Amino acid sequence: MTIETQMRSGKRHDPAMLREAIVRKLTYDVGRSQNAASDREWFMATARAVRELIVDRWMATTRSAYETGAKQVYYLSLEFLIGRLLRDNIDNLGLTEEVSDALAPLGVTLERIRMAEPDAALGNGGLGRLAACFMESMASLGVPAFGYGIRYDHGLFRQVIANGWQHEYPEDWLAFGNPWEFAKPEIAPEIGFGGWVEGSLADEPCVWRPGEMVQAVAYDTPVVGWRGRSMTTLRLWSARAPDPLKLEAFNRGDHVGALAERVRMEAISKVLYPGDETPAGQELRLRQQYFFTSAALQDLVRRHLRVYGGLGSLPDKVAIQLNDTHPAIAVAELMRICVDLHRVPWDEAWRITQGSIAYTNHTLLPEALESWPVGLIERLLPRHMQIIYLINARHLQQVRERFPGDDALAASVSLIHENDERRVRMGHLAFIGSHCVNGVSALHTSLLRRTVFHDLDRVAPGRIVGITNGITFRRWLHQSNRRLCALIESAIGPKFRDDPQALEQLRPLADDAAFQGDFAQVKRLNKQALGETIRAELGIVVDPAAMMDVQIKRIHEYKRQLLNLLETIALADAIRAAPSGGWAPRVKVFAGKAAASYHRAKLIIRLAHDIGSALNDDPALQGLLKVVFLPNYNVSAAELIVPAADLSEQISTAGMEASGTGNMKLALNGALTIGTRDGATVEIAERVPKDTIFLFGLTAEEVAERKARGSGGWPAIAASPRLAAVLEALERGDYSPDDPDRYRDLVASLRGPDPFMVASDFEAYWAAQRRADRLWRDPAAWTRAAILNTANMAWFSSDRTIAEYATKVWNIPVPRRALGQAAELPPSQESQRGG
Ligand code: 26W
Repeated sequence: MTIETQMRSGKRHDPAMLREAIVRKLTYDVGRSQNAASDREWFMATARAVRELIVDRWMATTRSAYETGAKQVYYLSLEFLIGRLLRDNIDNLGLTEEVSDALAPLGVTLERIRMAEPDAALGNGGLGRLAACFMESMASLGVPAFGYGIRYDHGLFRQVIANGWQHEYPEDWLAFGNPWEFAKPEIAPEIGFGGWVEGSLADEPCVWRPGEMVQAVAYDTPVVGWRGRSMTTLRLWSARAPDPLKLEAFNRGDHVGALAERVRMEAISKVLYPGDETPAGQELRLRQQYFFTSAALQDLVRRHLRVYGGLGSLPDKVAIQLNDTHPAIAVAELMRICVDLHRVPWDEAWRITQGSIAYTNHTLLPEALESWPVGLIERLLPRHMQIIYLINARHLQQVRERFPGDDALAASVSLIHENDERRVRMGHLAFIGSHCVNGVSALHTSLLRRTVFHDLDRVAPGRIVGITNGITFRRWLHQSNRRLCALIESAIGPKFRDDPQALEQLRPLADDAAFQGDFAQVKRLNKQALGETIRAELGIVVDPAAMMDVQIKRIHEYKRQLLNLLETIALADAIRAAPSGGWAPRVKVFAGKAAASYHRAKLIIRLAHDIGSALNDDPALQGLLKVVFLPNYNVSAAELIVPAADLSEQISTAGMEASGTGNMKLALNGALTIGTRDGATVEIAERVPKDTIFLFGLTAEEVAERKARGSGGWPAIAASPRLAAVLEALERGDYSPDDPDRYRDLVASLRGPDPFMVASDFEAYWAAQRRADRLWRDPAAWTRAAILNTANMAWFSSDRTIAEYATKVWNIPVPRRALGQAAELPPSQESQRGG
């Protein structure tokens, strides 16, 4: 029996066979002998052996989608924040024990080689990680899907802290090769840029003669679903110059010139833009967007035509989901493909485009709403600019017919923002070109309707729907918190691994003293593990009995790490003043990256370090307060921190965090939330008992009112001696003796406009923290609350989210497994369930 047939039969593998496969890979693929191999080389060999076990099933699921005529989902995203894949893949294949056993006699441990895998950090934060969770959930549910993105040579920068300041270093995840991917050099659609258009300006077919052509080369990574039943494909495109050497120029002696063009073309897939919530505003970014969007659409159209012969059936067989506006140019590109390349009449092309495309919005922040100068699009994508004008003309004509005389409405829903510099609003383009637009939490969706898309919602009522984000429990519970899963399984059996709803059976156990003890012990061990990393990386010793109070996410003013830091100073002051004041011993853990050009965010990182230096050695605070900043936050760091957290900081200014997904990961792992009524935290609060979450602060409506009134931060500061003292200390330079002015401007902005309501929310936050202290002093009550958080998070599984996309947006049958009816079926029946 081969290892593949053994796997299909569902029987336990023979570790000897697996071992042989790994050693074979080590010898013949990696070119290493056993006694000389490094952890990384063992990782490569193991990954290659595991990949071999994936291929048959991967091809079978892809094939079965064609055979059954199932609708295909295409998820277009400029970011996929995947992290490591070894544990994900072997766990979903059910091979973890087998791989461990196979490696053991070789003197190799799974844990060690697991750490040798670099994180695939092809994303900035929440949006990219969501895309990765979705790929895994679609695989698990048997939704036939492709993810399309860019295979960046360099992912998100590596963060190094020197003297408290963030420095960015290039990340190099491909340095030693990527054992999971399959290069497909034959799949290399050509992407044009620049040039001119031949033909009339009307909605007739035109010929675009691009000035330059770049090839997009496909690299495929299989994404393994839970229990290995089905898989999806992540197809990432890499840019290649069609004539890499420009041999003629080279032979003429222009060696540098001949290579320059190649360098410029291949720059497209060189590096991920590290901007988070701030538009990069660079030509290269638009090139990236068009590059991968065009490659994706050409690829899916080719595939569709091969099977169905014509484009008229595209909306029935294909769902194209735009992850934010980054691929919004897809609207114009699909129109171009239909009208220019396949001679589809304009109106029919529009039906096809709108029927196939849907768009997810991930942010309300005005500075993050993309728009591109008309001149730039005209130069880079002349035909697309014409098409956008044509779409806009028809769109505005309809608006004027339905709302005669309402010029303000027409101006506000126009695809073109008419100002000193005319710009194309990519959100509007995505909205108009989609049959469905969704927000990512209930609050975010209602704010979308009320604010950025208010007028478009009038023009196209019903198009906006809400689908609250989710997380894959396989990665964020099963793999990252094995101890907790073992405990849960011993208490309620293994069903929760297939059906997260089963976690609700933990509810009665929340009051069970024995279970509480076990739950607390799991948390303590997880905290010890985190504590070891903190000690190894920072030389700071933390007490595993202290409350792990964590805020882990991109550093941004609206996420308000500053609020947390100000409270930290106030807490230190209060502890010194009243050492036996009933304080909960705390370790405040911060982790996150600041955009390289975001000075205020970098200053906040510096402040966290300044506070740590001032407090961590203070004898008055020993055993009560520590502040740590863990550098280079990424998916793997999250997998270590999340299971160890007691308190989850979700304290964004209400109305500004579209959803958040870290909030879900932390609550699922038994952390209690201290948070504002923002994003999906609102929905977490709806699902856990009131006394197990610490809500505080202004609501989104109150924030809007205050902003309108414009009173700024000073009244709140005047009313809070505690806060006033903190701000004065910062202004005096107490926390920056080497540069007393360092925080002057920062404090001035709190006294002044305070756009993020840090001062206004301070006292409410302080009070919520003291409520947390009180609960902490009753360990049984705290653990009960933690258990009830875990027990009530099932709804936040990304399987539920995907099931909602399936019904509300994609019009595909709800995969049965999403409904928690996952029954083990033999593989033969499985593959017929394609979707
Ligand atoms: C143009 C530059 C740029 C880059 C990224 C603008 C905006 C973004 C994103 C929208 C940032 C992002 O990651 N948004 C997050 O998406 C998550 C998944 O839906 C949500 O959970 C977060 O609340 C949201 O901030």
